[in-house]
Amino acid sequence: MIDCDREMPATVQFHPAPHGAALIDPETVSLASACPLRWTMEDVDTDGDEDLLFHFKTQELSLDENSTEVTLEDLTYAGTDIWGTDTVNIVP
Ligand SMILES: [Ca+2]
Repeated sequence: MIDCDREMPATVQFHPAPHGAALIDPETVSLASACPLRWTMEDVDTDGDEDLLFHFKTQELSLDENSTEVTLEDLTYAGTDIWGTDTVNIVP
């Protein structure tokens, strides 16, 4: 069961340049159909490149105990669709 009172962080990282997290329009981001509660630009993995770190309310994610993948979708400021999928492990 997903803990509905928790927040789930998700980081957007782009390697290599010229694509960078700064090109992403944070207002267009969704993860498993949920909009982020807030976001910050920070170097999450300390590689010298700024990353976008989003926080989502787990209650709003379209995930259940059988979910194995999650997709993050967004647009760049230029209007280009970008998405990425990663595996998830739902722990009861
Ligand atoms: Ca980084």
